[in-house]
Amino acid sequence: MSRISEITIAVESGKQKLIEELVQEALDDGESPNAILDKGMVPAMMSVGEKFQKNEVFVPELLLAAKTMKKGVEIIRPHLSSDALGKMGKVIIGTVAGDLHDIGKNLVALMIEAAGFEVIDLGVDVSPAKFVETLKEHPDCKIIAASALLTTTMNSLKNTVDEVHAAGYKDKVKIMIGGAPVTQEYADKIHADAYTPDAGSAAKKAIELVS
Ligand code: B1M
Repeated sequence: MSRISEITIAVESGKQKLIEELVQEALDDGESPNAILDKGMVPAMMSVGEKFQKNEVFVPELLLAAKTMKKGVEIIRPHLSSDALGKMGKVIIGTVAGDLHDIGKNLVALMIEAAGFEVIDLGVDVSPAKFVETLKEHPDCKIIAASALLTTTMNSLKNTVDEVHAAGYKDKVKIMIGGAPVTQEYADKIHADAYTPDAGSAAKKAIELVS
């Protein structure tokens, strides 16, 4: 079995102790951090998600898989960071109000950081007011990246865009949105500047937005 497959299985089955060792071994074998993420850990989390939807696994198993993935991500984080860290400018990122999902948001933050941005991560359940307050503290910030995983919190994306624009930042900062229920159509509807479906394309789009 390949190291990547072992990583997938370790995340799926919540093997927190094993994951760090496996990810380190994969790096030592020459696997790229992106491959470990995209071919190993992300599919594992997707698979756990599907099982959750079918009631084949429950919240404790989900959380265990999520924690295992986080541990794996910490091992690859230094390998994703470049010397150019922060040179592209600042990005404020957060999961919107009412929403506690952070695995995808953390991946987006990681990839954007690896693309050379300084990332200010506000965590989860971030109110529109908190985004605006942080913008005021960092007037040189170029991008706000907001994530939503629940259909019920998509409206928080709209509120975030509205409040940032109302605070006078419409032409000063770009707003990127994403998350499983989000679409390009929705981004257009709420006047967000960009939508991307995954972490890799989010990093590319961030570069495009400031270029
Ligand atoms: Co929740 N949950 N959850 N959950 N959960 C979903 C999202 C759900 C689809 C599962 C389901 O029932 N079918 C469903 C939402 C249904 C809906 O609204 N359409 C759901 C629900 C209902 C809930 C609760 C309400 C359950 C309850 O309590 N009854 C509750 C809500 C809590 C809250 O937020 N207020 C809840 C809680 C939880 C846990 C805490 C148990 C846990 C979160 C742990 C954590 O994040 N720390 C959890 C999990 C793990 C999931 C699933 C299984 C997996 C999500 C995930 O991490 N995926 C999810 C089902 C699923 O997705 N199949 C589900 C892996 C991750 C890599 O993908 O986050 O989509 P994702 O990120 C992707 C892209 O979306 C994109 O990039 C990433 C990949 O590269 N992306 C962006 C994300 N943000 C982006 C931002 C961008 C660009 C791209 O630009 C800024």
